[in-house]
Amino acid sequence: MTSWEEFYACHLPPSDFEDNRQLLKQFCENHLKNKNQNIVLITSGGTIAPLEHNTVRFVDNFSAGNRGSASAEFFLDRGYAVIFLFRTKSLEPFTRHFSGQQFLDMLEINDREHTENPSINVKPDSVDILLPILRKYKEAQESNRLLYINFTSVSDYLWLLRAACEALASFEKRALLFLAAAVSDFYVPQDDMPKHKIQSSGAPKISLQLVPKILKPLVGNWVPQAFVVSFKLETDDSLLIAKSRESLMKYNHKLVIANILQTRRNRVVFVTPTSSEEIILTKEQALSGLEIEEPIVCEIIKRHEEFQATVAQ
Ligand code: PAZ
Repeated sequence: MTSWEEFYACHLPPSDFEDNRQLLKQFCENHLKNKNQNIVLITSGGTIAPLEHNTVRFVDNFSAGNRGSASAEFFLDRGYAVIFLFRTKSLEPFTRHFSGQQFLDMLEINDREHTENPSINVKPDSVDILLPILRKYKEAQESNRLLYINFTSVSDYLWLLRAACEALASFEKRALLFLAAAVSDFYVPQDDMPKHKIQSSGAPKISLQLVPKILKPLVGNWVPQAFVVSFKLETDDSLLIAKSRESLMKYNHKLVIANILQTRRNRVVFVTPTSSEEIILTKEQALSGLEIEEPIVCEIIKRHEEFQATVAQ
């Protein structure tokens, strides 16, 4: 058995796995009928590696889910069907625009004349903000082009990722994988984990193991014809391009988008085996409300279309 096969053999699927597998299957079957429909699987947010079966403590991976949720909106704008595989409580498309109490502040209660039957209105000065987002959200819902599936632990993520790939395989080159989730590299195997909360009577000895590299079977076996884009996050700029190339060599996928933790909102590098091209968001562009995910998605779609044309020849 390979290390990833062993991982699946030793880790049970999440309790709602079968429901999610059916949702993925139905969503894909619906869109498969339309021969011009492209589809993207977006992974977003960080996975956790639990330290206990009854999990009180866990090792988390950094990611707010901004990259994935913003990109989902831009893929929808460009006509893609979107499977949004995201960490529970991380940012989601559309609602990401309203954090904290912002959304409630846009509403007012109208009970002056109708104390018996009060209603809620959007404040006039908030309509311009809410309306375009609501329109796009409704359009995505009505055309059934957005499926939300959520995960928390790295094991849940790996089960759902494989199920999503199985559902996507028939799309062949029409499928795009946009793997922006920050996936744990280390974890405590289920057999080595205590059942109950670790007691604080002494310093615990926690031994982490390597999570199997899932890009290998994903690219090689599960969706071999899809256009696979992975993300590489580093904190040391001097490693960024070399690590991205190493990943391309190992897994043989199409593109790595490299970014540095502190500058990820305004600079990314598109790395292929033979090229590296930056996308930079200027201060003026950021101030005007442009998000870097818009040019990122635009460039990926261009490359996906070129890839589809090449394979079709
Ligand atoms: O979710 P976010 O917008 O805060 O950050 C996005 C990101 C840095 C997690 C993503 O761009 C990325 O690099 N994902 C891959 C992480 C990794 O190398 O494990």
